[in-house]
Amino acid sequence: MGQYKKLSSGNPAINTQFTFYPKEVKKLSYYTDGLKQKNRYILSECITLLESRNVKKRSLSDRLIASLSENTYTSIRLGITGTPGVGKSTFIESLGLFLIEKGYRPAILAIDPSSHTSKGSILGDKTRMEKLSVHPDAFIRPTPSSGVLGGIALYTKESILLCEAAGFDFIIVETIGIGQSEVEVGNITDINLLLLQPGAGDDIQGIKRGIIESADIFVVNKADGPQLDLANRTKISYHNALQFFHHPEPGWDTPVFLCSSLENRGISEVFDAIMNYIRLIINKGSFLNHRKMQEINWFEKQSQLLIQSLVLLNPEIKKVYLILLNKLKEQKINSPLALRKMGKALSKLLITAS
Ligand SMILES: Nc1nc2c(ncn2[C@@H]2O[C@H](COP(=O)(O)OP(=O)(O)OP(=O)(O)O)[C@@H](O)[C@H]2O)c(=O)[nH]1
Ligand SMILES: [Mg+2]
Repeated sequence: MGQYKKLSSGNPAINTQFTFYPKEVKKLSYYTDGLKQKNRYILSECITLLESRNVKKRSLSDRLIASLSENTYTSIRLGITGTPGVGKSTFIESLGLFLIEKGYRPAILAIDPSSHTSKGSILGDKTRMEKLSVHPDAFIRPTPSSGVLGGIALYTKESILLCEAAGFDFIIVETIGIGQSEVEVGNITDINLLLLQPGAGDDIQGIKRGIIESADIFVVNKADGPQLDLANRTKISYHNALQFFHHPEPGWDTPVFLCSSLENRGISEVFDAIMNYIRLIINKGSFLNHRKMQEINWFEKQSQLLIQSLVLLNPEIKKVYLILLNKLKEQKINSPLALRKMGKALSKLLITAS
């Protein structure tokens, strides 16, 4: 690191190793060395590189991804979901600081489908995660949500790998809901936690099966002040609803906790539950199996998206597709016939290409 000039010190929010480099100078080794040295700023640059559409940078990011070693399985990947405003970022601030005390290096990837249109929530996150965002052992980054093929899911998966390469061992993925992105966040994490608002669900009838199945741990946040009683009742409702549900992992009874992220209460119980779950799945062998299946599922889904997008880039195919779509709108054709015509056009393209 001797080559980087130290510009200033004292303020942890300032990159003391920042040196201006003309765009073309950076080589693959700049990024790979930075990751090895656990440099958070270079990690951030690596994630920015993923977004680039510049041909040279795309090729550099391909080489960067290729340089990452095989999965080391030394990290924990935790998904945190919940409706907007339930307190996800505030909860992550408390949990993140707790993790650091335990010796972990947490990386937070906040998926915000709206972040490419409004930068507001990113700013919000910095204030909600005030201490964590300047802590040298933490890394916080909104996941890019626009750009090349694959979108959010593609970037998140690649960003997780980059964070792990930079020595972050507790990856937290914050998202406002399951099923928001092309590939559900549940498919890229080892364990998922759903934050609930006091009063959410109200009674057992109001609690949908989809919600129950979406998480391994439930946490009723904002259990403080005047909302404490309501939070307690919500906890009981969820606890009761969960009695009728068998978690897919044998031996795991999905717990419900109360917590106040703002007052920093209930965090250690949630941490213990996370670790109990991870231990359980490691001991049963399902941790590795789960990740293996995720790799396969992810590749399959992303490949389909990739094929779909690339095929539609072909002007002939796009033309046929749009003509058929129009005919359908004007009710001049039925959908099975349209599909057969599409199939013919595609076969023609693929046969000509081979
Ligand atoms: N009383 C109370 N308020 C809380 C608690 N946790 C968060 N809040 C408040 O709830 C509001 C939303 O908090 P955030 O952490 O931004 O919620 P979020 O789920 O990340 O929101 P989005 O990222 O916009 O989806 C803020 O005003 C917080 O101060 C808590 O434990 N108790
Ligand atoms: Mg947030």
